[in-house]
Amino acid sequence: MLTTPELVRDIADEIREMKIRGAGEIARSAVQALMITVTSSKAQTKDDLMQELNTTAKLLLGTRPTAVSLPNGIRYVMHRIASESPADHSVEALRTVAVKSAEEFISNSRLAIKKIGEIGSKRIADGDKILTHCNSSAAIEIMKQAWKQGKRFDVTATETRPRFQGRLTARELGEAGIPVRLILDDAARFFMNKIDKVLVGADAITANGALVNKIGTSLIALAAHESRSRVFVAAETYKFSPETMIGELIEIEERDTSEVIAQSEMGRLKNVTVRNPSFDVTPAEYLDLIITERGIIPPQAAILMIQEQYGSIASEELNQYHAVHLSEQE
Ligand code: RUB
Repeated sequence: MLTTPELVRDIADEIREMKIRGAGEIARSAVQALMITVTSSKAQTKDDLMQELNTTAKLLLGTRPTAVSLPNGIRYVMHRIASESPADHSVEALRTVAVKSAEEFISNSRLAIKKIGEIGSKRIADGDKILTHCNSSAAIEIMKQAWKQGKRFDVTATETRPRFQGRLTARELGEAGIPVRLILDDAARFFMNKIDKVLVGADAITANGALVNKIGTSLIALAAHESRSRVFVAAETYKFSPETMIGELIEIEERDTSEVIAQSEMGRLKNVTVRNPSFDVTPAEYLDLIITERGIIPPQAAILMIQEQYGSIASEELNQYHAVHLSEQE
């Protein structure tokens, strides 16, 4: 009887409850969970170990559906196990490959954020007025590096209802010495005509260059478009969705309505339903550029980035992986 290690279940719960959040951190934690599965496994055969890894993968894939960094992180490890651990290798060899590739993903992902900071900070100018939404480690890294380089600018941070991730952003930037103005989400258009650059992170980039990010991002991008303010997206390459290349849509997570209104208050309302989508989609034409660790690209080049990264993965394998994802959602 296979049991999932308690630590792995804790990670899955923390992702679901948003104690672990932000697409990059979600991916790193998921990959960490694969590593824990491997290191704590008592499996004597490769089949048993693979079964344990698949169980962990399914558990994690069922936590939050929108951030494609999560399936991409898992795919990174599973793909390397498949390609670097041939049938005649021992279970120990499989363990070594799994741990090595998990460590590699985690450290590459941290390096990617630093690199995005380096590249993106060149696009921040002295005197800029920047607006950011939600709490993106990649976007924050750009601002922090630009500040360290001596550029002086200020940041308007939306509070990001209903979970107020904007307060985290305001605190982190403020602690780095950057002047921050915290505003209501609804005030974004009010301030937009004074904003030079909107800078946000990504949960997913689709094959047609659309951005999936925290709910409200698309309204902000629309207001920016109207004011001719630039919209920059900071996204590691593992935020690009290969599934969208084979026709899939990104699933938008809908969270509990209690995040919007208390159940007790809801009970007093007649004929009212509540919706709480956690992310939205901003089409490519509202984005100026995407800053990745491999350079800056126009959103329309997203397909090339996906082909370059996943071209080597046969679509058969992509489909198989998707099947795992789907069976978990059923
Ligand atoms: C977080 C969010 C962030 C992206 C990018 O949403 O929308 O903008 O995940 O973050 P949530 P990062 O709080 O619901 O997870 O750059 O840190 O990966």
